[in-house]
Amino acid sequence: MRIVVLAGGIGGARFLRGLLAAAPEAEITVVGNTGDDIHLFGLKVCPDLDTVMYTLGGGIHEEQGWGRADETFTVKEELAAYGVGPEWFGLGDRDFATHIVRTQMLSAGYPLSAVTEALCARWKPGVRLIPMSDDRVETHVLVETDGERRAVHFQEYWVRMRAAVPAHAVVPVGADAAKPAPGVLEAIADSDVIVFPPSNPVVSIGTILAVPGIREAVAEAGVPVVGLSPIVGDAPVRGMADKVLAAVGVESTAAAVAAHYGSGLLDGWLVDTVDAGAVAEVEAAGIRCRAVPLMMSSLEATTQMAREALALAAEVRA
Ligand code: FO1
Repeated sequence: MRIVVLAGGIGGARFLRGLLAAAPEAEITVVGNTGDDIHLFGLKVCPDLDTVMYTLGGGIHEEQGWGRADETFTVKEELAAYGVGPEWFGLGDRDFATHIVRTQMLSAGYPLSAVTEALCARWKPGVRLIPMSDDRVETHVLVETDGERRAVHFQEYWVRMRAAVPAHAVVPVGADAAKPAPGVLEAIADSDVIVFPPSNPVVSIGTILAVPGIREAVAEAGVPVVGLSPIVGDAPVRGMADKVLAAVGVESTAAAVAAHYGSGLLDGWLVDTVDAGAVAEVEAAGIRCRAVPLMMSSLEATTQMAREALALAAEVRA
């Protein structure tokens, strides 16, 4: 079975662990969000690609969900001693090595997809990880501070501002001119099932779908497309997805996120058992819906979620 997963950072990466356990024989291609990417200290940082790579490769800081385990921050401290920031973004020493290798390869002319493949040769994530695009796409958020509106980089909104200021729009700058990375459209067209993990529907999966050609390829693949709600009991399982959903005018409910993707894209949708009351509404919108436990509290629980997603895919295919 060939499975394509459109993934953001922590939620996508943790779900993928369960999917690998649920379908050990499957060929899994992960199309990773690069809208969160940021250039710092002359280096290109790809948080979502790295989170997937480190999580599946055994190098992730488990509790935090991003960055490396056993991390130290000497370089960051030394930069701060020179007055060089930003101090609000926590790049650790081990993580720095990844960004140095990536930037060096990009400077030598390799596209991000080739660089990602090279980095994965070390981490062996057990999936094929492809960035959504080799072209630069950067998500910016239109925020309001002191009565004034300005656009800031997604990481500044997310990490420095903790998404605590009003957001009026989310713009994947560069997406309209970006091309899908080599292999993305082919993987989608050759897949047997496409999965939207419980990643952020706006700044993760929404950004991937904003790259011209990807949304169309998913819609036209002719295979089941199933998703898992990142919203449980009207709140995000983790992160601040509710803030960016509000910015694009979508309510923070499992049913509203399904409707946001729409029946033109989604065939099946899993909601948590606490949201069982939403099943009828989602089905009325033309999307097959089941209520199952959706808390990724252990590998076993996550594996069961992945099994449920594949079972729902089989059900909509039949
Ligand atoms: N998240 C934070 O909340 N604070 C940080 O300082 C931070 C640093 C960081 C460095 C590398 C990396 O790969 C991820 C990092 N993240 C950090 C996570 C990241 O900001 C977001 O959670 C994702 O971009 C959203 O998917």
